[in-house]
Amino acid sequence: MVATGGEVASFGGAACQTRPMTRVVDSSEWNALVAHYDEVKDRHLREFFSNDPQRGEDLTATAGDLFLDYSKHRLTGATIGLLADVARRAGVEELRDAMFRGDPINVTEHRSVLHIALRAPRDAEIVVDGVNVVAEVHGVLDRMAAFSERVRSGEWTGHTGKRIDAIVNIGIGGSDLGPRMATTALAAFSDRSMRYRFVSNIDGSDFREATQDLDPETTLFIVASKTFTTLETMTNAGSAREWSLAKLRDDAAVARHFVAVSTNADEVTKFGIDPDNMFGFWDWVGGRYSFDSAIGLSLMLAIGADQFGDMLAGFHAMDEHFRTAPIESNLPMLMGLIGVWYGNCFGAETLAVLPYSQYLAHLPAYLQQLDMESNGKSVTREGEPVGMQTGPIVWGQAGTNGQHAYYQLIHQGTKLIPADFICVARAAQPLGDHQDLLVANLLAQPEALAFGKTREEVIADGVETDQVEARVFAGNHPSSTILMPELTPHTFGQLIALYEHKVFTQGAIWNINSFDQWGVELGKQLAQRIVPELDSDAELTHDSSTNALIRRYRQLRDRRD
Ligand code: G6Q
Repeated sequence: MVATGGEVASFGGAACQTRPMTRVVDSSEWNALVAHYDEVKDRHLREFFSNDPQRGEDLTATAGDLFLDYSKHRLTGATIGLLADVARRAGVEELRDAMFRGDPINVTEHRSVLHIALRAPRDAEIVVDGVNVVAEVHGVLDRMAAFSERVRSGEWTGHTGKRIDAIVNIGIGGSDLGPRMATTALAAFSDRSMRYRFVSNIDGSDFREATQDLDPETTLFIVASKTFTTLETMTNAGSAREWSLAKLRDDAAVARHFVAVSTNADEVTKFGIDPDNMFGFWDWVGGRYSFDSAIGLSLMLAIGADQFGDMLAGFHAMDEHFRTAPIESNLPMLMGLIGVWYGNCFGAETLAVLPYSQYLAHLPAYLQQLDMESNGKSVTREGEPVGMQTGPIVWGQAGTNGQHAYYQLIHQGTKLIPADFICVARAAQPLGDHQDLLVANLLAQPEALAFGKTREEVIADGVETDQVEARVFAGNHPSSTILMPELTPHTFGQLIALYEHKVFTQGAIWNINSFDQWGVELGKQLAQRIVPELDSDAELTHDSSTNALIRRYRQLRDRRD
């Protein structure tokens, strides 16, 4: 059934409750927001701040260890109220509660969405199809902890009895970006006697470069693949087995040097991995939401089970905040709503994520997948055109590097680019005055973006008349600042859950399914038709461009100059 206006639509199967409407854009709450937008769209942040000296204190919110300053956004307290009304009308809270209950809110795959169960405390209970999934989660965590401890202590050795000193995670997409990002983020907490490598690309140079200084006798591969059929991962895993056996020369060595993380026990066994060394997860964990499951085994090997547990507790703390805090002070909801404000009212198309922490260097790439794969959708949960812009293009890199590159376009280009600045107050690696210099840069950027530099200020600097315009900064460029005391497993878990639930909030407002990924599935099939054509003289039946490129590729590949 497709509902319009105030009708009632089912959103997750028979067990689910109902949501008020399918397209919030058709609601009176949305109309009120748009009318308000017309009033505030041309106002400048300079004006907002000079009218209200308290603004920098008031437009803030806290959850656990995370502090959010959203005062440098082109909005007022009234805007937040109107956005919260939109969220209520869209049924964001109801959908959130349905997720926490385990209702099958992934409607196109008929699945629950329960990454929140991955960090639920041991005594919690979430029942899906008669099974308490929290007990299963802790069963796997216990097995991961025991295995990690054996490897870290040196009790688990390679086939020739040597201690493992290199962990190589083979996976792609959700089975790579999360553990890769997290292992870098928490490197200060890792066992430095081992090296951690990640191989994802089917480009053979990825595998070659990751292993060129490793010894098969002391290398442990984790083949991380939910389906265990993904072309890139299975190809890399096959090459890894050959690389290992070329030196170890005994098939039995596979059991000591390969473990698997998957939901597909049959394929894991076929590959030759001992099922005892397989760590499972469930179809209710989406790949991009999975690094706190067994997909994070490489991270647990790096930081140990206790610190992995601290991270899970951080995730859970943010889950509880998201589940219980009122919309107006709910950090993930606020961030989601502010994103809707820019995307759907101002027409902004991107979000820059700018962590001022080298440890968070991979965070933008990770969030790119989390957000763009979740909310890159154009039909509602009922299959209707969504009727408004959905997820943003997410991009960025660790500061201060970007300041010497693309910030120019944010400051003086023609596009509106909302940005998230992420600040870690205490350095994990104190070094002279580096930390204060880092944070001074972080604080200066949102200020300059918001307030700019007027003609008068430029002239007062003594700039020659014909040089003035190029030196004017219009300002009014919005940003959030997220401040955390330090980067620990616990605060890191909070930060990631914050973004997970921000993405959820936006998907709920647009009434799209944030938990399928048919575009990724398409990518997994497309190449299959072309692979055999590259190797043969078979007649090519693609468009003329693709046919010509295939012929040209064959010639270049086979040419021996
Ligand atoms: C994540 C996506 C996608 C997936 C990879 C790897 O949400 O579904 O990035 O994680 O395609 O899939 P496998 O884990 O099945 O190899």
